[in-house]
Amino acid sequence: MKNFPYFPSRAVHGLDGLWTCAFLGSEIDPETICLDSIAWTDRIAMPGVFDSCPAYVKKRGCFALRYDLTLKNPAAAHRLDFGGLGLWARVFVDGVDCGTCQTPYAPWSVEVPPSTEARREIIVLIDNRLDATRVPLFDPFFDFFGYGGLYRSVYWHELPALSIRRAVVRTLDLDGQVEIDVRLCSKTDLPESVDLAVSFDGGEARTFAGVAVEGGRARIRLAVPQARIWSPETPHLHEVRVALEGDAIVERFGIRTVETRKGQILLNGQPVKLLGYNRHEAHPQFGPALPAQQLIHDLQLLRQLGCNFVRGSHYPQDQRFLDLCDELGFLVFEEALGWGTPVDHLKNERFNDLQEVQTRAMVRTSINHPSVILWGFLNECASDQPESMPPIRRLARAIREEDDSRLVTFATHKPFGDRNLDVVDVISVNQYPGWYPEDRNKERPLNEINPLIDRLLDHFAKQGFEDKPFIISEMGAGAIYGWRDPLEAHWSEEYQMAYLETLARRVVDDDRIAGVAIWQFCDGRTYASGYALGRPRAFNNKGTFDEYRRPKMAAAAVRAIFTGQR
Ligand code: ADA
Repeated sequence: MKNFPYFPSRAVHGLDGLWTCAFLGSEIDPETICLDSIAWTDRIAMPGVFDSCPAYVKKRGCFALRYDLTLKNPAAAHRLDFGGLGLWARVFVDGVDCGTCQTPYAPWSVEVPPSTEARREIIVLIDNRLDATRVPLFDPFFDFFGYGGLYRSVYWHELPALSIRRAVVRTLDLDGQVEIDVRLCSKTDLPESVDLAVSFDGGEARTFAGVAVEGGRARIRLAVPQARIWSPETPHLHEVRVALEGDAIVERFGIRTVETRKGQILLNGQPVKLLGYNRHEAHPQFGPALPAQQLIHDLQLLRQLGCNFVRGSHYPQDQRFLDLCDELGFLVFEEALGWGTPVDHLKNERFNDLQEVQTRAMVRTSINHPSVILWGFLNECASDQPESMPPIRRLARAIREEDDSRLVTFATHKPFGDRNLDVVDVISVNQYPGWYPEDRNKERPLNEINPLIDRLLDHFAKQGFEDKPFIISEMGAGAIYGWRDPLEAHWSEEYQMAYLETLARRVVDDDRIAGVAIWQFCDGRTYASGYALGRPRAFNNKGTFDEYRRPKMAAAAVRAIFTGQR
């Protein structure tokens, strides 16, 4: 699988494979570890998570990883790019501390100190303890398991003196006019201007001499030859190669626009209804470090169900997954890590600073994926409280500064008292009528679903928000795979099927609803603590598929409605 962007003229070392490792224990303080004292006893596959490996299952503590690398050009500047890791990490190269990561799942990079040696030793200390100081962004009450490891690939870049970080492509119109924003890095001062050679889809290069560099960016506008529009039905992609002296980048992008009008989401000027699921990056054996086959398999299952939409709950996504969404024509709601954030966190400046860091990193990294149409953050925070207003406004502002070409939202579970709906482009609501029922005395309270949706629509209209598209970002019911029940009660496949039928029918039939992300695509491991009392098997069982992607009865029902057979 080819991943984007790639850098055809520089040495980039992918560090996937076997790493040397050692579990350092649950009591140890990762701040004071003496690297020389580590007894390297084992080997482990990375990307991966140690706590789903037979030898380290159940362990919470500090885990050391080592990789020895031989460079082509030791004198160059170097950078390590981590696609996403958890829950906390500190990186050393040749014993020198290069940085600490406190933003689980988010893309993260460190500069590597220079050396004349070709052989370099990378040590990563990973900690998966749910420690509020070390890992402020991941709380023990999160309804998904907090694994320890390198969730995604790591790349070592040997950088030329002047290097290209990204070439961000922005659609200016659907005839194929684009802006290319070339983001530059240099160890020394950046030049005032650069000469660029730009070619599309392997075609001839056009040169742009003396392009001004302002704030580290060189921008040009031009037309893509034989431009073809990206959409879920026709996911045409283009590649652009941007070169300057000593470096080149190949980015992939799609020509498409996204905007809102009168309560609808418009893709390329046409209304689109989002039909899809929330999806965790989760598997019993691999945790969040999924092999490419699984990513493809998941999207094929979603496609079979007639979906065009995925909410990447609840963290920045694997870039390979977004590449696949681009190729297969899925629309994506990507969000920064957050879950049920209480007021005390929202008042905490360190928490808010890290939120902004990870949100900006997400946007910068995913910015060229045409599949991503919605940016989100802070899933289900205390958004009905006044303390939520500054952080929510801060994150929305940060996103729009990074990218004003997409829609901003956050999933609220306080829709009737939310103080922040003025900020968003799309109102996203998480509610579970008929699952966590209003009336516990009622058997099979499926008749709570439609009245709640009516109330929501009515409420937003009264608030003056009827022009903002409304999506159901979560709704769903649990079912234990294989649990068939003549009473069709909670946890039975029958109840879940009836629930999702009611929901899917309503969304498809009601033009005022711009979309749905059903909770959730597949079952996933959650709490290993007392919080699991409402989670049989210590899994969140609201998957339409179980954790091995075996379909429950609801799959056929959703498929029939989403594909228009019923
Ligand atoms: C919330 C949350 C999900 C999941 C869901 C549930 O809405 O955003 O991650 O925990 O509830 O299953 O109850």
